[in-house]
Amino acid sequence: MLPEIKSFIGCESSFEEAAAVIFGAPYDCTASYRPGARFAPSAIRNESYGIETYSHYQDKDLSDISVFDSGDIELPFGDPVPVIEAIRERTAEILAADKLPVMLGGEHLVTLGAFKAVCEHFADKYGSDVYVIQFDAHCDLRRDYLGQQLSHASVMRLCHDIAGDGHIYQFGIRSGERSEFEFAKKHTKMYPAAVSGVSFEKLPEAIEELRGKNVYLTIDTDVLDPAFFPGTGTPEAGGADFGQLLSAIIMIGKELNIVGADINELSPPCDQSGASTALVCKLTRELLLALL
Ligand SMILES: [Mn+2]
Repeated sequence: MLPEIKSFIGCESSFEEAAAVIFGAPYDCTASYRPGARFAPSAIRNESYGIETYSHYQDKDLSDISVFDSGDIELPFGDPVPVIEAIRERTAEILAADKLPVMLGGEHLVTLGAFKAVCEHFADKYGSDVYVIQFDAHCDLRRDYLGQQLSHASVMRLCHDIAGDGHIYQFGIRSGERSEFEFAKKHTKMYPAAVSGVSFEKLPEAIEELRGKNVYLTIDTDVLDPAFFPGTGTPEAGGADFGQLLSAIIMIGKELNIVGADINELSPPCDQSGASTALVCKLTRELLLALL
């Protein structure tokens, strides 16, 4: 007999053998509307047993790749400073072992800790820049939110502080203050949603620009339309459908050098049917298969 230790389905490799390491960052203390993302990593693991390990889209199985699930980081509640530091440390440990870190949030602020680690790792080791591809409904470019600089609503602004101008590619954006869209015009590459909806038709152009570079991929699942994905803290109408996001992620995984990735903002308490959690399980499988 063995004790029950739940990992994401098909991610039973040892740390030593793994090419990628997933971990949960169960934090949602800066959520401004509906909290609950702290429950996402464990819900994703539990519900992952409802999906197959095989993807016919990519003709790959999770058993063809080696992924280690290192569980959730133990995070303090409230103050985001030690939380970001704990996430940075876990990510740095994975990178130091030459493995790909894949984080399950948590609210979007968790990205800052992982992105810091990735930038430090590549600056120290190779002296090179890291770029970001962000899928999101929201700009996340505020300087602060209600006086709080470390916020899910300012996470991409904080990443911009580290990465610099022209290093953040934003897709699916359809919500923010006027000043955030003005900031984006000068400092990021933003591909906002049209009145008719989200399209990722400019993604191949972005991929050409980013080819051969180190790219961090952050997927805020509220990029999806609430019709397909109601289980999130800040739903925003006019979003992408699952097929659009999946095609984009498979293309990115195939074409680009992804050095770290995360999926964030699922909120299980907002997911009464369980369909949004099931969607994230499938997205996680497809992301891992596309990256490895
Ligand atoms: Mn976001």
